[in-house]
Formats: sequence, structure tokens, C-alpha cells
Amino acid sequence: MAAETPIAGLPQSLAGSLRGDIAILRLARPEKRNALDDGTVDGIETFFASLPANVRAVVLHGEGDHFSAGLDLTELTIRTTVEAVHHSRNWHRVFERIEFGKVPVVAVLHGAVVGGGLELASACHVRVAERSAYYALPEGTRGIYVGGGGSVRVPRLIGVARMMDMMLTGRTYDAAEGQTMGLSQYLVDDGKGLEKGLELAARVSSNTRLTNYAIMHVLPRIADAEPAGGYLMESLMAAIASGDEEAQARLRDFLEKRAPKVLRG
Ligand code: 1HE
Repeated sequence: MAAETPIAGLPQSLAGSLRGDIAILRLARPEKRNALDDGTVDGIETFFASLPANVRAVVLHGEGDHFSAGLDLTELTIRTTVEAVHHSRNWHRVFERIEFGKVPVVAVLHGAVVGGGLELASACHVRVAERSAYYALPEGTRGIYVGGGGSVRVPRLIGVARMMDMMLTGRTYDAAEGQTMGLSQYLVDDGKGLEKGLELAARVSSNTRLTNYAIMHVLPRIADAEPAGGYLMESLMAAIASGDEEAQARLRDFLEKRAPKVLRG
């Protein structure tokens, strides 16, 4: 396994490191259950904005017993309405850096994945949940509203009706339920999440950069587009991807029996 090198320049609430072509970002404020204060959100932006060019995938996880308790509620009490709008827009900008960044992000979830923590997880591309994970959107009961893109991203995963129920009634879902309804794509035993996340990131990083870019940036836009435009975008992307030198080399490898076959599980 490649050696781990720390990434400098992050706030104390975050720890970043590089393992070969995979970057790892750890929410490192366990004493506050990885609540996301302004410094942490800015640090997430710094991390994604300054990823070294060789990085091909990121793994995001949390230290302690919980992935994240969401927005740091202590900061909420001191904002004016207009400051709250700017705060939410700032989260949008930072989380877009994840969703529409340069490389795919695998989130490893455990314990509380609530409020802004779920919004952060929803901005990632692949979610691995440990059995301890549970999901909630306590904004409804706290008298506030999601502000980190949850209204857009969470319904894409579980539908508007389920999100409404979570916010209106304070309903929580456990890891197995979350897996069934699409909050996570992988469910693993406690303590196994990071290993699984790294394994998936290694698979992701073995794809061509262009295909990964298309999957991250083009696929969701097509899914949101009206079908005629979507089909056209798909054809254009397919043509661009298959014309890529790396894709051509991979196709030759398969045709000349050098590439692995697609076998069951
Ligand atoms: C916090 C936060 C926080 C913990 N902001 N300080 N999120 C919530 O409504 C969830 C609030 N948190 C909890 O329900 C619980 O903390 C947990 C279930 C996640 C964990 O419980 P537990 O018993 O392990 O920890 P604790 O004793 O509640 O918390 C430990 C410390 O972390 C404590 O501080 P201390 O100084 O008394 O030690 C807590 O106050 C602190 N802490 N969570 C600030 N969230 C862009 S809009 C997004 C809107 C939202 O995300 S709303 C959802 C907010």
C-alpha cells in the first residue's frame, strides 16, 4: 500500500493526506461530533481547490463515533437573515466543488449523518455506510431549514416524499434502511468503511479521467435535461470518450485479449 503523506494548510478540524493517487479528507472535530463550522467548510473548499494534479479520487470520512452532526448550531444564533443567505450560498459553492469537482469522491459514513452532514454526504458520488450510520434532517424540529443543497440533492437519492417526512416528523433511518432506499450504495460492518472506501476509490481511479469526468459532470446534467437534449448530449459525450487515446488503447487491450473480462460479482 502507498505511504500516506499529510496535506498541509487545513484547519485543525480537518486532516488531509495523500496515499498515491488517492486523497483522504477526515472530518477531525470529534469533540463536537464533526459539526461543520465556517472554518471547516472553508477548509473543505481549500482541500478540494488545491488537490494535487495526480489525484484521481478522494475518500471523505469522519473521526470519532459520528460522521457529522451537521451545521455548527452555535454559529446560527449570531447571524442576521442576510448573513444566513450568504452562509447557505457559501455551502452551496463549497459542496459544488465536491459534486462538480475534478475527481470522484467516496464518502464513508458512520454514526450520525444528520442535517448538514447528510447534505455533505449527498454531494459525494459514492456513499459507503457502516452499520452504525443513521440519517436524520432535524432542521424541521430545530425551526430552521436545510441550507447546504439538501433540497436538491437528497430528493434525488430518496424522493421528495421521504425527505418531507424526515423533516416534518423528525424520522430517522438506520443504515440498512438507508441502503435500501438509496442513501448509500454500499453497506459494511462497523470499522470496515474506510477500507471499503479506499478499495472503491482505487477502482474509480483506474478509470480514464475523461470517463470519470463524464460520469460526474455529464450524467447528472443529462438526467436533469429534457430527453431530446439529453440523448444528444449523451451521443456527443460517447463520441468524445471513445475517441480518447486512452479509451482506444483500452479497447485494443480487450480485443487483443489483454484486458480482464466482466465477470459476475
Ligand atoms: C454540536 C453539534 C452541532 C454536537 N452544533 N455543537 N444538527 C443537529 O441538530 C444534531 C445535533 N447533535 C446531536 O443531536 C448530538 O450531538 C449527536 C446525536 C450527533 C451526538 O450525540 P452525543 O451524545 O454523542 O454528543 P453530544 O454530547 O450531544 O455533543 C458533544 C458536543 O458536541 C457538545 O458540546 P459540549 O461543549 O457540550 O461538549 C455538543 O453541544 C456539540 N455538538 N452537535 C454545535 N450540530 C446548512 S444548513 C444545515 C442545517 C443543519 O445541519 S441542522 C442539524 C444540526
